[in-house]
Amino acid sequence: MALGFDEPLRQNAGQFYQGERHMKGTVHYETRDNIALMTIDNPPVNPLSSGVRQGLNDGINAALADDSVKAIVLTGAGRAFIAGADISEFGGKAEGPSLHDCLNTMDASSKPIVAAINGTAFGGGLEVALCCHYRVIAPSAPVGLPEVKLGLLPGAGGTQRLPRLIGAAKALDFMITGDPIPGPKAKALGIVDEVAEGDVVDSAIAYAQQLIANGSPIRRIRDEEDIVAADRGNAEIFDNARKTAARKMRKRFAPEMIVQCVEAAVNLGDFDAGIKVEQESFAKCLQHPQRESLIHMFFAEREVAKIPDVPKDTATQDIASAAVIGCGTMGGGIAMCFLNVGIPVTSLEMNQEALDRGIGVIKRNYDIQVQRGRMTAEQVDQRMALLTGTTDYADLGQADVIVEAIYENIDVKVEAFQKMDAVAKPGAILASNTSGLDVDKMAAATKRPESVIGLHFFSPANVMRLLEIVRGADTSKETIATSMKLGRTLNKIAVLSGNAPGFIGNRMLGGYTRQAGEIILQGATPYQVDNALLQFGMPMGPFQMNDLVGLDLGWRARKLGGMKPEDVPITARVADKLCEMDRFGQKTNRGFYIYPEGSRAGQPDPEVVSIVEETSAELGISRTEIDDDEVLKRCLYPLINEGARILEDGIAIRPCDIDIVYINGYGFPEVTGGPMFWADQQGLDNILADIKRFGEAYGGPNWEPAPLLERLVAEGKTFASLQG
Ligand code: 3H9
Repeated sequence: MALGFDEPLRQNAGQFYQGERHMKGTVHYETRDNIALMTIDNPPVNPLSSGVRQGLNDGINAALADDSVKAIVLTGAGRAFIAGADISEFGGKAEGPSLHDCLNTMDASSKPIVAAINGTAFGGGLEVALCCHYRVIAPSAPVGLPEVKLGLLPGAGGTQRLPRLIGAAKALDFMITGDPIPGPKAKALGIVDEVAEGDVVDSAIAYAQQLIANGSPIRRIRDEEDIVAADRGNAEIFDNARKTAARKMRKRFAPEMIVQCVEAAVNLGDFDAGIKVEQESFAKCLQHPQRESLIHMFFAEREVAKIPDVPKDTATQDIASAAVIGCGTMGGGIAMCFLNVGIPVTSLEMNQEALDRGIGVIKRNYDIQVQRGRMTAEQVDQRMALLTGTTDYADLGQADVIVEAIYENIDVKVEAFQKMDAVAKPGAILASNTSGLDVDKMAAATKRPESVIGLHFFSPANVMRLLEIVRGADTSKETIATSMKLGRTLNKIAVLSGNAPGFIGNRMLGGYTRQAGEIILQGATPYQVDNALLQFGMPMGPFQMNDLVGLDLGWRARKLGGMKPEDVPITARVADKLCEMDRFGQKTNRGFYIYPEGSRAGQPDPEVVSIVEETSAELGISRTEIDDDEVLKRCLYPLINEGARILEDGIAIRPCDIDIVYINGYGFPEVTGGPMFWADQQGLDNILADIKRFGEAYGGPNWEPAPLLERLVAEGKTFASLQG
């Protein structure tokens, strides 16, 4: 029964302010018998924007002022309870009451407040629920404190309330990983009081009625000291948390801040003193550059799904079955991507032996998952049952999508497309996993270029999150929309690229590896270069990467192509010499590094340094000391310069698309926000000046400034300005 309060409060809380003061979001208010029901409404996921905060304050005060109201139930409209603070407000001036004002109002309420957690309760959303006196949850609703993923900590009392509820160790684990848990697990942990059996709002109202009937006391978590008192003096809890942070959140600023806040919760024995520590630490995180970068990544991940000329409502096809041509490392990994989400796959190889080998590797990969406790044997059986092997193209005819993952040679690929075209059913998507070849040439080999697209998975395909989707000149909007959707189904982050050599990622990589090769000839060691990039946050340096991929690949290709030694690029000379000594990298336990038997941790080798020095001498290059700052700039600035050209050529839609590619496909550190975002932070003018300086000193194609970079600098603009 509405009390007639719905409208006035809506005006007060949301619509009125939206008009007058540009506040965002609303809280609906109604009464059902003696219960005030407040429903947060800020589509699509109910973040705590200004209008929501205002509505929360006003609603609670209205309920307190109404003698007929005995308890309050708080829920969310739509699919979320509350997705957390409105992260688009960070870094700007927020209107309306602060979240802390709201929480203080709720905490002080003399009438019990019950959270009816209908859907996602993340970050500030869970913190609001923790400020309620009781919590009822829908079984499907996830709860989490994912602030750490945005470079933040739970700054609305979460670091102080959660340890008081579930103990410091579990609270720390929950906040340092930031991973959500489902409703029933939240109940098992003690975060919520009840899992609703039917409608969550009805259950919460019934719960509230029971509280009233029993005269139950208001339970304020802030007043509960027993659990944190029991943790006091147990230093191991915090040592373990720091170890987890170092392992899972390398180079992140926020985890240590979280640990310190929980230490305060445990050791200070005073809630308000703990809140003060939390607020100071939250402010430090808010000001830290990592926060800005990680929030950029959050929005960028959502932005890349938007393709200006492919509207959201473009029709898509159902992908209920797939075929993969080639069952080697890439093909097998791609098949696993489909199997992992329950899509049946037909795998094609040239002969039975290769097919058996490929399928054997897939099975072994799954068995390793079982050994590591990540899958059950039954799940492996289910996935393997979805896999069919064949050596006959005719067996691919019923697949909704066929992905070729064969040798990276355009003639071989064109032939595969002719065969795919001959057998595929009408409307099937024909995709290439090429990492840089011309998709239009493959499309031209078919009678259906509108159905041809590039689906560039990254190795290992079943692990890496990036999927570069390459549109050809004739690829239809429906094929693009279906492929983008397929990316989401496969739990990948899909980025659309234009069709040009190397697409986005590999085109940019050229300059990075070339510079690394040049720098070692001019004075640095491979170990110095790798170390500088590791310090920057890359998971491995370029020479470690070469060892992992195998130095012999390029060497063999050059030999097979009949390249004369004097024509070998100077940056490949050292690697080729190592190959002549059977040092192919990790696979032979020797490459740029020496790998003790069974270890992937390489050790520097003085012999390699001698080979590098000898090569410099042969080439007449005099060696001088190159500092780490120059190493970094020379490796990273070519990425940015080429990124600018890629934007100018329209190969990437937006700078943030490049950031997503580099972070998810090439290990660029997430805390930088990606190469283009990082470039803005460094100052494009500084980067341009260095590019010109390196051009004068060293010459070469990497140091010709991209016209877009020059224009942005001349206009005093950033890459971000291109996104509007
Ligand atoms: C925090 O709470 C700090 C506090 O501790 C302390 C404060 C003092 N704000 O992801 P989707 C937008 S920090 C603003 O596609 P889904 C999103 O950009 C916060 N906007 O949907 C997108 O916009 P668009 C802690 C937000 O169903 C649209 O909503 N909370 C927010 O796949 C739909 O999003 C988090 O870190 C937000 N908080 O997933 C949770 N959240 O349509 C962050 C979403 O224009 N959010 N938007 O592209 C999520 O994890 C997911 O969005 C969620 C929904 C799981 C909620």
